[in-house]
Amino acid sequence: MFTKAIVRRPAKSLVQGITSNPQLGKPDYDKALRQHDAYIAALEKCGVAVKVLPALEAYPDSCFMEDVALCTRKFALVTNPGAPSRRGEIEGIAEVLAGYFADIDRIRAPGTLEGGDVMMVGDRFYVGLSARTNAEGARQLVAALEKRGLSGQGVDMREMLHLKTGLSYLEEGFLLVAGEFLAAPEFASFKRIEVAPEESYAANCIRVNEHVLVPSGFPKTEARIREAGLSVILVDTSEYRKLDGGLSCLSLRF
Ligand code: CIR
Repeated sequence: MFTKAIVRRPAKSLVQGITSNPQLGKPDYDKALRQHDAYIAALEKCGVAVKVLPALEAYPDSCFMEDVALCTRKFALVTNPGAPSRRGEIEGIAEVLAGYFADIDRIRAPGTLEGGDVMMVGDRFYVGLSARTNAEGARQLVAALEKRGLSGQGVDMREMLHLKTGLSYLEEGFLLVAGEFLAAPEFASFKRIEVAPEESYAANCIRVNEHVLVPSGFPKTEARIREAGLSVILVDTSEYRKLDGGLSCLSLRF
């Protein structure tokens, strides 16, 4: 059960955020703000109290809050983003988390880790070894988890930006799976909901209490999630998609 979430307002500099999809065009800032409002409203509908942090103009990708921290039921951790332009986003995060967590750890260089690479399945955490999260970062995270009676394991990956670009745990054993993770043995025993290649962006959904937030515009994935008996709330993230950002990236939930 999540009771809280933290989000950061998008900065006007959002248009300069990192993207592997420049053909989608630059985000429209006003539209991004309206989508952010709707995202917050959707989280609130799920019963979560949302803390909204102010925009950081110096960091175009800073609204992708998920990447700078990990919040677990036992402790929180400040990451060390692998993208050099995002490293400074961690400043002040420990102070924010201190309002909620007594125990706060961090990932230290040369370790790098971004929260988008961490998927929580109960007390077990899967850590994607991506271009942003290195083996040392994953090792530090697993050690931090084990110190608190939790556990974790690394997952090899080659194609996707983050682990949760292609995987979302929807609770009750349901796992949304796309692309390179369809063949990964680690995920064979879940109740898998496969995401069609042309809808792969929709593999990034979030289960928040009684509902699943699903990006709008991906009817096959939406239908498959509903067929699994889960309640869906559609949220338009078109402007964040232009920067490879999805629903999970926009908040920390705990
Ligand atoms: C980046 O490349 O870092 C941002 N443009 C997108 C981050 C998306 N975050 C996530 O998947 N957790």
